[in-house]
Amino acid sequence: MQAFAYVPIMALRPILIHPDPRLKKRADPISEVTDALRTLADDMLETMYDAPGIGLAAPQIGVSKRIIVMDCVKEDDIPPRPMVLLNPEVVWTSEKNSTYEEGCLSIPEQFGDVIRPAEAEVTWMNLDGEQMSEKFDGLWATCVQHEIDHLDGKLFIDYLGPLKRQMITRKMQKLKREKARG
Ligand code: K1U
Ligand code: ZN
Repeated sequence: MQAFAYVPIMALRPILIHPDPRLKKRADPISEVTDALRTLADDMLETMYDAPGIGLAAPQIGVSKRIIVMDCVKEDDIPPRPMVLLNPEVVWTSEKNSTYEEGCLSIPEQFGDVIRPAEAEVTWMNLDGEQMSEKFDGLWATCVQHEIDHLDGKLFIDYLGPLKRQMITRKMQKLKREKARG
């Protein structure tokens, strides 16, 4: 009998648009690394790069699991750094804050200033089941906190004032109506 090598077939997954109840739910922890989880991670990275984005959390593709991917390398002369974080947790944050005009693939073309800790130490499990830890700063710190918020059902617009949040939500409802009409 002929043996076939396992070749992962990656797939783009549709990204949910706010408002959607699946984006407001706390995601479930991951208990074991399976081939299905590796495929999910590959799909998430492909979907993130295709969007394009610098991060993506599983709830954004309708999967209620605590997995995020990110790659905040923007420079052409630096190699990409695709990261997959399972059960990520912020274990320390700096007192110093930084403000970044954030966007979100689930809230297309809308931006708002969000103040977050400038540095964050995060622990997580990698796809080999190893426990990892890293202190992030700059855009990486902003992005990892934004993505972990997604796992807790929180969006960057939750940090904005009620009027701006409502205006963005109404724009997204209109966008979804137009998309549904085709
Ligand atoms: O989680 C997401 O929706 C992805 C989001 C991550 C993020 C952006 C900005 C601040 C914090 C977290 C995005 O990737 S939005 C797209 C984006 O920022 C970008 C796209 C292409 C090049 C550079 C940035
Ligand atoms: Zn987002």
